[in-house]
Amino acid sequence: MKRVLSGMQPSGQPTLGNYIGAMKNYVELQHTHDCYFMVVDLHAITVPQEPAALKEQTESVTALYIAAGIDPAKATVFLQSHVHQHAELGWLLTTLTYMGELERMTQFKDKSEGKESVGTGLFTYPSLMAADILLYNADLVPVGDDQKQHLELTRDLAHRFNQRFGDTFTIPEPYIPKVGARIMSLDDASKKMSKSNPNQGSFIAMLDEPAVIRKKISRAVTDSGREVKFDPQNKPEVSNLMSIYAQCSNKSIAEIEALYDGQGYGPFKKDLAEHVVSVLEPIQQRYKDIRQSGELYAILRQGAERAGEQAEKMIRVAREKMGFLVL
Ligand code: AQP
Repeated sequence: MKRVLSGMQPSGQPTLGNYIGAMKNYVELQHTHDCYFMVVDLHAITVPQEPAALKEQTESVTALYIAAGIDPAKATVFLQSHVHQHAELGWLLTTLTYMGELERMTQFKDKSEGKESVGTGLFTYPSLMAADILLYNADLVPVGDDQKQHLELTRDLAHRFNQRFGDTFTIPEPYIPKVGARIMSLDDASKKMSKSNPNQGSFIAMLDEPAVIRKKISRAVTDSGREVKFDPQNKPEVSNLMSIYAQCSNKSIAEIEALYDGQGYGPFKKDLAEHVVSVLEPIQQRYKDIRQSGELYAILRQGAERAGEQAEKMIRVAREKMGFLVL
């Protein structure tokens, strides 16, 4: 069975973009693959996090994994910081990563833009992400389009390590959904929808109340025309909303175009909101049950144990190959 690994940062409330681009695929993959799904809390602190908020968000993302349909009996669900080998392999791989490679990362450029001081963690984070993946010899990494560049670096680092120290790591492949790989902001279709965007109206949080979802979609920016047509070049806003529609309704883009032919944006947006609500409402109900049940910590303990065993095997091999004394 091929192994899958992926993670989500507890850097805010997960959005519909995180759901469509990542979580939804996790749920499908767990039936056919050996899956490891982390909450990458060590990544979240590459930008400042308030401790109480970090704790709440970490619990929230974990509960959303389960609420979205990840079964902890099938997939290993754990926190990155609970498996200390991530930080160790992260350091080993940082020593193999070139400055130029990190300087080219568009996410670093975006997140550091205009900031007076930028933590080095934000810069070296792709090496830690490589460690997360290589530690489990993952074959496939389900990611949104935005993470493609980081995965390319992971592959380069695996090659580099294998060449220098002998065959050790599996070279992972990205698993990118064809539609919905990049859900854009509701207020600006040139930016991806992000959970850390300070403008609440730019994203739909997975935990937004139905009334909030309806309001945000009705206010989503569209062009001044009225044609519901998929044309990302000339109509990026409407095309983004159509991608969301397709993902939440299981209708094809062609079917959506036909359905709203000549009707304008009003009816389209109204129906879109109902499709989004129908996807998120059951998840929200399960989320409440899980948070109340108190089962989260037991799930994470079991996950850390399973992941830790695997991680320890790999880190021992990596240490030995690099010439560290192994007792
Ligand atoms: N807008 C998006 N469309 C499709 N997929 C997306 N992902 C994120 N945003 C979109 C995918 O969600 C997974 C988890 O992402 P992450 O939490 O590790 O970090 P991120 O990619 O930086 O996501 P955010 O929401 O934009 O977080 P912040 O605001 O903290 O940077 C990944 O697989 C990602 O591709």
